[in-house]
Amino acid sequence: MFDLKVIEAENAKLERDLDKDFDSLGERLDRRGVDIQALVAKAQSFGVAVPSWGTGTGGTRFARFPGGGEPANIFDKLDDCGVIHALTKAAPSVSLHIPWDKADPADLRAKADQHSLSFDAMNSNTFQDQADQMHSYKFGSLTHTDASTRAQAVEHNLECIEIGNKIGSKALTVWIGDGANFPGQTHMGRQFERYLSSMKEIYAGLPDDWRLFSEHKSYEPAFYSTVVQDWGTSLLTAQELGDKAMCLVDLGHHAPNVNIEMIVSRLIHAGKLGGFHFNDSKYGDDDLDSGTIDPYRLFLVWNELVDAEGTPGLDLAHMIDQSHNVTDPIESLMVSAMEIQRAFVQACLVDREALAGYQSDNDALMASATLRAAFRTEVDPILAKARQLSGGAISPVTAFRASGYRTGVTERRPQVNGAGGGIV
Ligand SMILES: [Mn+2]
Repeated sequence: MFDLKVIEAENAKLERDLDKDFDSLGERLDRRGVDIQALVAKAQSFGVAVPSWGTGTGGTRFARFPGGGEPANIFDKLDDCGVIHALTKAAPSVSLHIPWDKADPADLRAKADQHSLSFDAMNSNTFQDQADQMHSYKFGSLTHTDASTRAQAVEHNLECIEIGNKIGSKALTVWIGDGANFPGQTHMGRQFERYLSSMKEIYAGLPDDWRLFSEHKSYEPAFYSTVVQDWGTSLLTAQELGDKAMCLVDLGHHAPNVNIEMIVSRLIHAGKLGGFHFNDSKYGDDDLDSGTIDPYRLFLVWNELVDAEGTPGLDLAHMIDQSHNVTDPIESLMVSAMEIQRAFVQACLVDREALAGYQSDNDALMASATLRAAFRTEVDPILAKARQLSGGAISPVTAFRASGYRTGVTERRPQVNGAGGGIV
């Protein structure tokens, strides 16, 4: 297993330089009237959930190229999530996907406790058929024209709640691939009514302290129309279901150039923003690593989230949702968690009083410059200091590589067959 001593040994090599960089940044921030220690505390308070499936190598519909030491089951995945959190101290929870991660709840809790992890939102899966499944989802799940197929999909979601309830989760995220590939294939109105009716049955099975997240996605796997294709449909759903129903925004689930930070703002206004899935993209739902393509957009999303801090009832679930096709998934998840944390800390640096003044004076140039001043602040020493103080690694990727963890699991875990495409 992962040897925590490596963190101490690797940190010892970097501490002196970090302290110098930290003091220098502290001095510069002080001149701007910003307390660096307060930002360190903010960074330490940050946490994003890791998707269990993200610990395996992802793929496209063309192929998947697994690496060594791929997790063979949910317990291996939780071990990998434990490493991610031990090194970054920024990923304290895991989001499970059922049935992929189905196991005895007591065993799941024991393994999570071993790594000081908790369980974030549960994810149901009705976008593919399982081996023992009676009715196929080829033509839909919660919106299928056949009542028995819909009932099976509802039942699966209720089972996700039941499992989640036993492991301390407090939310269910529902994303369906239902839609149509041809104009005329479905009656869009009646299909949406079937969706609402199925979601009402799931909603009725929620414990009092749970929330139901509806996640929209513009296209894929249905390429002509998707039932829950945009935030408007997601909002309609959440409003119709009730107080425990919220919208979940996935950064990648929009057409290129859509202003996602404005969607975030609108959903906060409606009191219906429940959670966020982080990733990045260049063309579509590319599931690339967070912050690698458009870090400014990530910052602008966080700017809205930080601006809304303290809004009554706002309690956001943050999760990474991306696919690692060419990198070590543990390294990608660590870097992504830190990039999301970076955007959060940068958003905390926005001079909101000055910004409000420029906005009311219609000083567009200075308002925009105020945002960019925060975005351009190099906050690496703050993030590294937060990790160091929390017992994590100053440089998580360096420490991970020095630990030999990947070599160890490659020897112990069975080699995974890469044949066949498909997102993991
Ligand atoms: Mn997602």
